[in-house]
Amino acid sequence: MRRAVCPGSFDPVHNGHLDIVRRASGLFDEVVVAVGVNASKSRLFDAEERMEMLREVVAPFGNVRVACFTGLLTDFCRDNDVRAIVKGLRAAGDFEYELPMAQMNAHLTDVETVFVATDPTYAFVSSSLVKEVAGLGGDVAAFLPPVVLERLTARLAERAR
Ligand code: COD
Repeated sequence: MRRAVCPGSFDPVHNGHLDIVRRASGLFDEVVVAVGVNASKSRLFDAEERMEMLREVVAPFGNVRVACFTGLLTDFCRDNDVRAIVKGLRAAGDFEYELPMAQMNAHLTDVETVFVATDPTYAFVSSSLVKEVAGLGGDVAAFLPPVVLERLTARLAERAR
């Protein structure tokens, strides 16, 4: 079985992520969307919440499951028999950031990184920008699945109280 991982923080998942997951699901037998848990980073949504949202939005893809990991991504790949890491590339800056990680990951274990060019519709979308714009009252509905938009709106309202 050809199994790939789409790793990320997914705080929260947006349509750019989802487009990469959808395309990866067409290339591999199984795709694991893996939420990286880093206790030293503060997040708007905890790991369980991020996984819940992901499970809802990947449900239509029959061969995608959701997991989380701590520590090295390559350890997760080894433990889960994952042979490929799929990453989306938005622009040259992403490539400069991602290339050394891909090379280090290949050094650490026998795993390939596959870069998928983002759909231009989502090239400027990131979780941090979506949170910032939504927090300041901007409309981010075009970039989020409805269930995520609802939870983001509710979380920002809680935080504003
Ligand atoms: N369009 C297309 N793809 C996108 C878009 C977009 N608009 N936005 C993001 N993506 C893709 C990118 O490929 C990105 O890598 C991925 O989605 C996830 O994005 P984020 O922002 O949710 O997640 P990151 O970049 O914060 O996740 C970083 C990891 C958790 C993957 C990374 O830090 C990691 O592998 N950590 C584990 C520790 C480790 O192994 N360290 C050693 C590395 S060599």
